[in-house]
Amino acid sequence: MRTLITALSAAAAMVAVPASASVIFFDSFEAPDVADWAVFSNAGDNGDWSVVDGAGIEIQQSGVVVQAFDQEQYVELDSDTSRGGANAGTNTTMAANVAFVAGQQYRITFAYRPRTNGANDNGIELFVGEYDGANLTNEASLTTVFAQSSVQTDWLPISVLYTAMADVDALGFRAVGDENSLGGFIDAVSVSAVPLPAGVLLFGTGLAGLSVMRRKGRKA
Ligand SMILES: [Ca+2]
Ligand SMILES: [Ca+2]
Ligand SMILES: [Ca+2]
Ligand SMILES: [Ca+2]
Repeated sequence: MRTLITALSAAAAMVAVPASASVIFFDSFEAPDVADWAVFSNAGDNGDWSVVDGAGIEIQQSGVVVQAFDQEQYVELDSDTSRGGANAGTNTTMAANVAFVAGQQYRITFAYRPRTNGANDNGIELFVGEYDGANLTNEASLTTVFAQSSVQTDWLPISVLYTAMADVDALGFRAVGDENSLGGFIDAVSVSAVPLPAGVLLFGTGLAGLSVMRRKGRKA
Protein backbone atom coordinates (compact mmCIF):
# COMPACT_ATOMS: atom_id res chain seq x y z
CA MET A 1 0.00 0.00 0.00
CA ARG A 2 2.81 2.36 0.94
CA THR A 3 4.49 1.58 -2.38
CA LEU A 4 1.32 2.47 -4.25
CA ILE A 5 0.97 5.82 -2.44
CA THR A 6 4.62 6.65 -3.15
CA ALA A 7 4.15 5.80 -6.81
CA LEU A 8 1.03 7.97 -7.01
CA SER A 9 2.85 10.91 -5.35
CA ALA A 10 5.70 10.58 -7.80
CA ALA A 11 3.26 10.56 -10.72
CA ALA A 12 1.49 13.67 -9.38
CA ALA A 13 4.84 15.48 -8.98
CA MET A 14 5.84 14.57 -12.54
CA VAL A 15 2.66 16.20 -13.83
CA ALA A 16 2.78 19.24 -11.53
CA VAL A 17 6.41 20.31 -12.07
CA PRO A 18 6.41 20.85 -15.85
CA ALA A 19 2.97 22.49 -15.70
CA SER A 20 4.07 25.15 -13.18
CA ALA A 21 7.44 25.70 -14.90
CA SER A 22 5.93 26.19 -18.35
CA VAL A 23 5.01 29.91 -18.13
CA ILE A 24 7.71 31.65 -20.18
CA PHE A 25 6.17 35.15 -20.29
CA PHE A 26 3.66 37.07 -18.18
CA ASP A 27 2.75 40.75 -18.16
CA SER A 28 0.03 42.60 -16.25
CA PHE A 29 1.03 46.16 -17.25
CA GLU A 30 1.69 47.28 -13.68
CA ALA A 31 4.53 49.55 -14.86
CA PRO A 32 5.08 52.38 -15.45
CA ASP A 33 2.90 53.23 -12.45
CA VAL A 34 0.13 55.70 -13.32
CA ALA A 35 -2.32 57.48 -11.01
CA ASP A 36 -5.07 57.64 -13.66
CA TRP A 37 -3.72 57.22 -17.20
CA ALA A 38 -0.75 58.07 -19.42
CA VAL A 39 0.81 57.00 -22.72
CA PHE A 40 4.27 55.41 -23.12
CA SER A 41 6.62 54.23 -25.88
CA ASN A 42 7.76 51.38 -23.58
CA ALA A 43 5.57 49.71 -20.96
CA GLY A 44 4.90 46.50 -19.07
CA ASP A 45 5.96 44.92 -15.77
CA ASN A 46 9.54 44.67 -17.10
CA GLY A 47 9.27 47.26 -19.87
CA ASP A 48 9.00 44.48 -22.43
CA TRP A 49 6.49 46.15 -24.75
CA SER A 50 7.58 48.70 -27.35
CA VAL A 51 5.51 50.75 -29.76
CA VAL A 52 5.87 49.55 -33.35
CA ASP A 53 3.29 51.94 -34.80
CA GLY A 54 0.87 54.55 -33.47
CA ALA A 55 0.64 57.09 -30.64
CA GLY A 56 1.72 54.83 -27.77
CA ILE A 57 0.77 52.32 -25.10
CA GLU A 58 -1.95 53.80 -22.91
CA ILE A 59 -1.79 52.50 -19.33
CA GLN A 60 -4.89 53.05 -17.19
CA GLN A 61 -5.29 52.75 -13.43
CA SER A 62 -7.98 50.32 -12.27
CA GLY A 63 -11.26 52.14 -11.64
CA VAL A 64 -10.64 55.13 -13.92
CA VAL A 65 -12.68 53.54 -16.74
CA VAL A 66 -13.07 49.87 -15.68
CA GLN A 67 -11.59 47.65 -12.96
CA ALA A 68 -8.35 45.93 -13.97
CA PHE A 69 -8.65 42.21 -14.72
CA ASP A 70 -5.44 41.57 -12.73
CA GLN A 71 -3.86 43.81 -10.08
CA GLU A 72 -3.99 47.61 -10.58
CA GLN A 73 -3.45 48.55 -14.22
CA TYR A 74 -4.28 47.50 -17.80
CA VAL A 75 -3.76 48.74 -21.39
CA GLU A 76 -5.93 50.55 -23.92
CA LEU A 77 -4.38 50.27 -27.39
CA ASP A 78 -6.62 52.81 -29.15
CA SER A 79 -4.41 55.30 -27.40
CA ASP A 80 -4.08 59.08 -27.20
CA THR A 81 -1.84 61.81 -28.58
CA SER A 82 -1.67 63.62 -25.21
CA ARG A 83 -0.10 62.69 -21.85
CA GLY A 84 3.00 61.23 -23.48
CA GLY A 85 1.38 60.02 -26.68
CA ALA A 86 3.12 60.76 -30.00
CA ASN A 87 1.49 62.75 -32.80
CA ALA A 88 0.39 59.65 -34.72
CA GLY A 89 -2.68 57.51 -35.27
CA THR A 90 -4.21 56.41 -31.98
CA ASN A 91 -4.61 52.74 -33.03
CA THR A 92 -1.31 51.47 -31.69
CA THR A 93 0.75 48.32 -32.38
CA MET A 94 3.03 47.01 -29.60
CA ALA A 95 5.44 44.08 -29.56
CA ALA A 96 7.50 42.22 -26.94
CA ASN A 97 10.28 39.69 -27.44
CA VAL A 98 9.37 36.20 -26.22
CA ALA A 99 11.79 33.24 -26.18
CA PHE A 100 9.79 30.98 -28.50
CA VAL A 101 11.43 27.68 -29.50
CA ALA A 102 10.62 26.52 -33.04
CA GLY A 103 8.31 23.51 -33.10
CA GLN A 104 7.21 23.91 -29.48
CA GLN A 105 3.49 24.48 -28.91
CA TYR A 106 2.41 27.41 -26.71
CA ARG A 107 -0.79 28.55 -25.07
CA ILE A 108 -1.09 32.34 -25.35
CA THR A 109 -3.74 33.93 -23.14
CA PHE A 110 -4.89 37.45 -22.34
CA ALA A 111 -7.91 39.23 -20.93
CA TYR A 112 -9.89 41.44 -23.35
CA ARG A 113 -12.66 43.92 -22.72
CA PRO A 114 -14.43 46.38 -25.08
CA ARG A 115 -14.70 50.00 -23.95
CA THR A 116 -17.52 51.28 -26.17
CA ASN A 117 -20.70 49.93 -27.69
CA GLY A 118 -19.50 50.53 -31.26
CA ALA A 119 -19.52 47.41 -33.44
CA ASN A 120 -16.23 48.38 -35.16
CA ASP A 121 -14.58 50.27 -32.31
CA ASN A 122 -12.84 47.86 -29.93
CA GLY A 123 -10.87 45.41 -32.04
CA ILE A 124 -7.68 43.81 -30.70
CA GLU A 125 -5.48 41.65 -32.91
CA LEU A 126 -2.92 39.20 -31.50
CA PHE A 127 0.04 38.35 -33.72
CA VAL A 128 3.55 36.86 -33.68
CA GLY A 129 6.59 37.88 -35.69
CA GLU A 130 10.25 38.79 -35.73
CA TYR A 131 11.05 42.01 -33.88
CA ASP A 132 14.50 43.55 -33.35
CA GLY A 133 13.31 46.58 -31.39
CA ALA A 134 12.77 48.66 -34.55
CA ASN A 135 11.50 46.49 -37.40
CA LEU A 136 8.71 43.94 -37.29
CA THR A 137 8.84 41.22 -39.97
CA ASN A 138 7.43 37.75 -40.71
CA GLU A 139 4.23 38.73 -38.99
CA ALA A 140 1.39 36.20 -38.63
CA SER A 141 -2.02 37.01 -37.15
CA LEU A 142 -3.25 34.57 -34.49
CA THR A 143 -6.66 36.01 -33.67
CA THR A 144 -8.70 39.22 -33.79
CA VAL A 145 -11.43 39.91 -31.25
CA PHE A 146 -14.20 42.50 -31.55
CA ALA A 147 -16.95 43.04 -28.98
CA GLN A 148 -19.40 45.69 -27.80
CA SER A 149 -19.76 46.87 -24.21
CA SER A 150 -23.52 46.16 -24.08
CA VAL A 151 -22.89 42.50 -24.93
CA GLN A 152 -19.49 41.86 -23.34
CA THR A 153 -19.88 43.62 -19.98
CA ASP A 154 -16.81 42.14 -18.25
CA TRP A 155 -13.32 40.90 -19.11
CA LEU A 156 -13.25 38.05 -21.61
CA PRO A 157 -10.41 35.50 -21.33
CA ILE A 158 -8.91 34.72 -24.74
CA SER A 159 -6.76 31.62 -25.29
CA VAL A 160 -4.90 30.61 -28.44
CA LEU A 161 -2.67 27.62 -29.20
CA TYR A 162 0.37 28.40 -31.35
CA THR A 163 3.21 26.17 -32.61
CA ALA A 164 6.27 28.39 -32.98
CA MET A 165 7.73 28.83 -36.46
CA ALA A 166 11.50 29.28 -36.98
CA ASP A 167 12.80 32.79 -36.21
CA VAL A 168 9.60 33.99 -34.52
CA ASP A 169 10.76 35.85 -31.41
CA ALA A 170 7.98 38.30 -30.57
CA LEU A 171 4.38 38.60 -29.52
CA GLY A 172 2.34 41.63 -30.53
CA PHE A 173 -1.02 43.32 -30.19
CA ARG A 174 -2.61 46.05 -32.26
CA ALA A 175 -5.81 48.05 -31.99
CA VAL A 176 -8.04 47.66 -35.04
CA GLY A 177 -11.30 49.28 -36.12
CA ASP A 178 -12.47 52.88 -35.69
CA GLU A 179 -9.52 55.04 -34.66
CA ASN A 180 -10.99 57.40 -32.08
CA SER A 181 -8.88 57.03 -28.90
CA LEU A 182 -11.41 54.62 -27.35
CA GLY A 183 -11.03 50.88 -27.90
CA GLY A 184 -10.25 47.42 -26.54
CA PHE A 185 -8.56 46.85 -23.20
CA ILE A 186 -5.86 44.20 -22.56
CA ASP A 187 -4.56 42.73 -19.28
CA ALA A 188 -2.65 39.67 -17.99
CA VAL A 189 -0.84 38.44 -21.12
CA SER A 190 0.74 35.03 -20.64
CA VAL A 191 2.66 32.56 -22.80
CA SER A 192 3.05 28.96 -21.60
CA ALA A 193 4.88 26.09 -23.25
CA VAL A 194 2.39 23.23 -23.62
CA PRO A 195 3.92 20.25 -21.77
CA LEU A 196 3.23 17.61 -24.40
CA PRO A 197 4.60 14.46 -22.63
CA ALA A 198 2.66 15.31 -19.43
CA GLY A 199 -0.47 15.97 -21.50
CA VAL A 200 -0.18 12.60 -23.23
CA LEU A 201 0.32 10.93 -19.83
CA LEU A 202 -2.78 12.64 -18.41
CA PHE A 203 -4.83 11.67 -21.46
CA GLY A 204 -3.77 8.02 -21.05
CA THR A 205 -4.64 8.11 -17.34
CA GLY A 206 -8.04 9.57 -18.15
CA LEU A 207 -8.79 6.77 -20.60
CA ALA A 208 -7.73 4.14 -18.02
CA GLY A 209 -10.06 5.76 -15.49
CA LEU A 210 -12.93 5.67 -17.97
CA SER A 211 -12.44 2.00 -18.74
CA VAL A 212 -12.41 1.17 -14.99
CA MET A 213 -15.65 3.12 -14.56
CA ARG A 214 -17.24 1.27 -17.47
CA ARG A 215 -16.24 -2.09 -16.02
CA LYS A 216 -17.67 -1.07 -12.65
CA GLY A 217 -20.86 0.09 -14.36
CA ARG A 218 -21.38 -3.27 -16.06
CA LYS A 219 -20.97 -5.15 -12.79
CA ALA A 220 -23.53 -3.03 -10.97
CA1 LIG B 1 -2.88 44.36 -14.70
CA1 LIG C 1 -1.02 52.81 -10.62
CA1 LIG D 1 -7.40 55.89 -25.35
CA1 LIG E 1 -11.60 52.67 -31.43
